Amino acid sequence: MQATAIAHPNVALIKYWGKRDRDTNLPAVGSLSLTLSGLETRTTIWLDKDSTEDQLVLNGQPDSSATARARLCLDLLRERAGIEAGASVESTNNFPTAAGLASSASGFAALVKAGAAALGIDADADALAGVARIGSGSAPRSLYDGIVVLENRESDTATGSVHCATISAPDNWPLAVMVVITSSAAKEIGSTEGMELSRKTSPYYQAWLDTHQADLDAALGAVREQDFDALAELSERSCLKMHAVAMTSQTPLFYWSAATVACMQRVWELRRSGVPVFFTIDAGPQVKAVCLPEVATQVKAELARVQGVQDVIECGLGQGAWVES
Ligand code: 2P0
Repeated sequence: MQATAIAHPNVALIKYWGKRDRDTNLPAVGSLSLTLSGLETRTTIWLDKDSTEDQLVLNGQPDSSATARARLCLDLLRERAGIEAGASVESTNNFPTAAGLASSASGFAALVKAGAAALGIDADADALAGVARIGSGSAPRSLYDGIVVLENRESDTATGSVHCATISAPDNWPLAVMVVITSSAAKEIGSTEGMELSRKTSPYYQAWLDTHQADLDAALGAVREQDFDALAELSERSCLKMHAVAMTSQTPLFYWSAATVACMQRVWELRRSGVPVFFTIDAGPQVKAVCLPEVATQVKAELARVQGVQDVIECGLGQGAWVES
């Protein structure tokens, strides 16, 4: 009745931004992501059959909003196992939480993996992806290794299966990812709220939906061909489109700092000079620079020198969430 699981966060190259509706947490678009080694969430769950309460402690602090989302996932797992028991959940991240580093993705991937193990359910990633998605739309991706696609199908339902899969294993096409920290403060408006604001108010939201699948299909082709330049163009384009939608929401969601922009410019300078690197940015001021492993040391040093950069964490492609034995 106790288990520990570990999950890496992931970074999307073709972004998820927007839900079909908030209650089901079904994404309005598919996405393509990298599961990142080097950063991790570690979650332990203890079950108590004499209790009906769930409690989640994140980085040493009780977290009521994460507890409410966790309960939705745990309820589904308890129903599958036919076991009623309250859960005490303790989760820690070895990286800044809620600062645009996909802590909710690794958090919910680790939660469902640990929860299933504690309840004695023998469940692989495919069996858990739908449960993780209820906690966080990007969480299914952290259940899978390497380069991952999360499809958006019209037929998807709230509690139905999720179409998520590894399309390239970590050693099939190794990529390095520099996570450039420009601020470790938690963001003021979380992704869930931000996406809803964009859906309701950005004049560019419909254009984002209309043009998204073509980007995803082209990026899948670029991964298949291991065409770095094509993946670079498509990833930066998806990132800038997502931020254009966010910035034109009412009120504006402007996630970048001066250091974010300086890093983007440095990445472009490097690429113009022949270095295989591109950037992506999530709902926060950090920049992720994706490059081929042979230029990782150079890219890391160049970005560490940019004014306002606090730290650069070197990651590779990692495995999907696993249970600690
Ligand atoms: C992504 N993000 O594709 C995009 C890019 C943030 C920016 O997926 O509301 O924390 O819990 O489903 O999973 C963040 O979304 O949002 C995210 P919810 P989640 O990585």
